[in-house]
Amino acid sequence: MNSYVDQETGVFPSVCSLDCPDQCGLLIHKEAGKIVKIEGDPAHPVTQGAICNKVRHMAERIYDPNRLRYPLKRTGKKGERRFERISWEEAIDTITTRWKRLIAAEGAEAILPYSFYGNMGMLGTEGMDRRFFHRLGASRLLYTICQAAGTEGYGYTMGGSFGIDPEDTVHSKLIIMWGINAVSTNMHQVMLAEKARKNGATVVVIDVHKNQTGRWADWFIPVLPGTDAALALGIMHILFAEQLVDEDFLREYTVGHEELRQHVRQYEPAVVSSITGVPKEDLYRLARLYGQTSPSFIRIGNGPQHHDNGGMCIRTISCLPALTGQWLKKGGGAIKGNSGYLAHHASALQRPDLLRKPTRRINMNELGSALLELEPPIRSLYVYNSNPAVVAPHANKVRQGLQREDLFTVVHDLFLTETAAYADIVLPATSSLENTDFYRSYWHHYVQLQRPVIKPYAESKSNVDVFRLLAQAMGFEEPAFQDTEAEMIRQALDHPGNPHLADVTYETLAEKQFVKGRVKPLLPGKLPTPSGKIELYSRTMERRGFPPLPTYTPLAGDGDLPFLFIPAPNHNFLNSTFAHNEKHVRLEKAPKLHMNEADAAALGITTGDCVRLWNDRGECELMAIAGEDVLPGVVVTQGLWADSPGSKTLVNALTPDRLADMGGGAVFFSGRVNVEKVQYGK
Ligand SMILES: Nc1nc2c(c(=O)[nH]1)N[C@H]1C(S)=C(S)[C@@H](COP(=O)(O)OP(=O)(O)OC[C@H]3O[C@@H](n4cnc5c(=O)[nH]c(N)nc54)[C@H](O)[C@@H]3O)O[C@H]1N2
Ligand SMILES: Nc1nc2c(c(=O)[nH]1)N[C@H]1C(S)=C(S)[C@@H](COP(=O)(O)OP(=O)(O)OC[C@H]3O[C@@H](n4cnc5c(=O)[nH]c(N)nc54)[C@H](O)[C@@H]3O)O[C@H]1N2
Ligand code: SF4
Ligand SMILES: [Mo]
Repeated sequence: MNSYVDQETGVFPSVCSLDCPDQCGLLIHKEAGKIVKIEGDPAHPVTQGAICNKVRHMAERIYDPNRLRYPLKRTGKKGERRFERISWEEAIDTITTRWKRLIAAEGAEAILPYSFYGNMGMLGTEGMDRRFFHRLGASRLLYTICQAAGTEGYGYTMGGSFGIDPEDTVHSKLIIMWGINAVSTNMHQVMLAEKARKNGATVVVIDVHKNQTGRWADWFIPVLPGTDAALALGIMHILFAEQLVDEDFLREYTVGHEELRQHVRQYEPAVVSSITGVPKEDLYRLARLYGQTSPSFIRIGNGPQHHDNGGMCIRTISCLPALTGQWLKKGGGAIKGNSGYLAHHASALQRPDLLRKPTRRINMNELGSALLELEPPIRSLYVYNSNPAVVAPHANKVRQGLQREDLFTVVHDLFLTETAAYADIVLPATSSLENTDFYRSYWHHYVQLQRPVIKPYAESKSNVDVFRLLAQAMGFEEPAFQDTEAEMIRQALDHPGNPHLADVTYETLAEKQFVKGRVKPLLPGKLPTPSGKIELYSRTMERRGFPPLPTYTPLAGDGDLPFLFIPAPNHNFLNSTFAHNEKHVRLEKAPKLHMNEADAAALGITTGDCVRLWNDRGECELMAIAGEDVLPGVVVTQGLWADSPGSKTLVNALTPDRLADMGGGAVFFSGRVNVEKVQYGK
C-alpha cells in the first residue's frame, strides 16, 4: 500500500482519529512536506466535508512547539516536570530491564497497562499493545471510563450495541436528543437532524443543562440529574394509559410487555414530575408527542449513563421505541452506540491466546485505589492513549498513586501531559497522520483507512512500533510481534463471523478509503438477545440481581452537600486533548460554572465571580455564570482543563470513583459539592 509521505505536495485522504462518534473523512493538504490545511472530505457519505473547529486546527497541534521530540527520563521529583533527553535504546533498555527484574521478583501482574482511545486506530489501541501485554502476563485493564454502564444497560434490551443507521434519521419526524450535547459531540447527527427538520421534524433535547444543544432544540426539557429512567417510565405510563402503544409490535417482537404494562402503573405523572423536575403538563405533552409521531428517533448520549444508576437509565430509555413499534420504520428507533455492527475479529487482533494464564483485571475507574491499595501491589504503570491524571475520577487519589516513589511509570504521548509529569520514562508518540491504521465508527457504518501522510515528527514512534520494540527487547519470539500493519488489518477484517464486514477488506479500503458495512435494518425478532426479541423483561438481569423490568433507582448518596456537580465535556477540546493547545484554549476562554440564578443569589454570587467548589475529595475554582440554564441544586461545568501552575481547574478532583450499577462504569456526574464565592484579599 502506498504511503503519502514521499509526496511532498498534494491533497491526501485521511480519517479523524479522535474519540468522536462522527469519525470524519478528512483531506490533508500538504506543501513542501508539511501539512498546511485540514478539511473535511466531501466524498465521505455521512460527514460530507464538514468537520469541527477542533480538527480544522489540528495542524497546529501536530506542529506545536511543545510536542515531545525524543524519549526523556526523569531527573526531578515526580510531578516536577524535570526531564533529560535519552535515546530510544536507553529508554527501551531501561523499561525492559526494570520489567524483567520485576517479573522475576513479583510476577508480571505487578505491571499495569493503562490506556484509552486518545487515538481510535485499532492497531494502536487494541492491537500490538494487547498482544504485548497478553504475552507479558500483565494485569488487565477494564476499559470502563466511557460508555460501559450504558452499553450493558442497552444490551439487556437490544442484545448489544445495535441501533439504526444514522443516515436514516433524515426520515425521522421526531428527534429526541437525550443526554447528548450533540452540537459539540456529534455534529453530523445535528446536520442530519437539520435535514429532518426541514422536512417537518421536531427536535427535543432532554438535558440537565441548556447548553448549545438545548439552545438549538425546538423544545428543551430540563431534567434533574440521574432521573431520566423515571422520566422514561412516566412516558411509558402515559403511552399505555392512553393506548398510544403499538400492540401488534409488542406481541410480535417483545418479551414482557404485559408485565411492563402493569409495572409502569406506579409511575404516576405527579410522582414522576416530583422526581424529575419536569412539570406534569410537559410530561403529558412529551409522552403524547412521542406516542403520536412516527418515525421517532432517540439519540441516547453518554450523560445519563455517567451516574450511579446509569446502566438502568439507558436500559429504561432503550425500551421506549418498542412501545410505539419504531424499529420497523425507516428513521424510527434509537442509537446509543453502533459498534456491534462493525465488530472486527478481536481475538485475531488482540491475541488473548498469548496470555498463558488468566491475570487479574483492574477497573480503570478505580486507578487511584489500585495504585494505593491493591495487594499484591502494582509496581509499574504503562500509560498510552490516555491522560488519567486529568480524565480519571477522584483525580487527587490518582495523583497520590502516581506520586509513589516505588512506582515505575512509563508514559507514551505526543505531549508532556499531567500524567507524563509523573513518569520515570516518557516516550514521544506519532500523531495518527504519521501512522497506518484502520478506523471504525461507533455511530455510522463506515470503516476507514489511515495511511501515513507525513513523516514521524522528530524521534516519535507509533504505539505499534513501540510495542514491537518492547517485544523484541523482552525476547518475545512469536510471529505475532513481526506482523506488519497491513497484515494486522487483514487479520482484523477477515472475520467470517461478522457478515456486516463482508465488503470491508484491506484491498477495498486501500482502493476506496472508506467502505460501508453491509448493514441491514434491525430485525426486531432476530436480535442477539436470549429470546431474539426486544427484552422489556430480562431474565438475564433477574439472574444477575437487577430488577428485570426497567426501573428508576435514585442516585447512591454522595453525602449531603447542596449541589449535584456535572463536569461535562466542552466544545473545543476532546476530553483533555487540545487542553494544552493555545488556539483551542483561547476559543474556549475560561472554565465556567453554570448555576441557577436563585442558588447564586442565595450565596451572594453573580456572573463573573470566581467560585470555589469543594467536597471531601478535593476542590477547584471556576467562573460563575448565574442564570436559567440549569435547575436549582445543579451546577454544570464543561471541559477537562490543563493544569497550569497555581490553577485550580482540575474538575475531576471532585468526582467520585464509585462504580455505576452496570459495567463497572464511571459516575462522573453523580458527585455532590459545596459552592462559595472566592473573597479576594481574605
Ligand atoms: N467537542 C467534544 N466532542 C466530544 C468529546 C469532547 O470532550 N468534546 N468527547 C467525546 C467522547 S469520549 C464522548 S464519550 C462523547 C460524549 O458526548 P455526549 O454523548 O454528548 O456525552 P456528554 O457530553 O458526556 O454528556 C451529554 C450531556 O449529558 C448531560 N447530562 C449529564 N447528566 C445528565 C442526566 O442525568 N440526564 C440527562 N438527560 N442529561 C445529563 C450533560 O449536561 C451533557 O450535555 O463525546 C465525544 N465528542
Ligand atoms: N469530568 C469528566 N471526566 C471525564 C469525562 C467527562 O465527561 N467528565 N469523560 C470521560 C470519557 S467519556 C472518556 S472517553 C475519557 C477520555 O479520556 P482519555 O482517553 O484520557 O482522553 P484524552 O484526554 O483525550 O487523552 C488522550 C491522550 O492520548 C494521547 N494520544 C493521542 N494519540 C495517541 C497515540 O497514537 N499514541 C499515544 N501513545 N498517545 C496518543 C493524547 O495526546 C492525549 O494525551 O475521559 C473521561 N473523563
Ligand atoms: S472530532 Fe469528530 S467532528 Fe471533529 S473532525 Fe473528528 S470526527 Fe469529525
Ligand atoms: Mo468517552
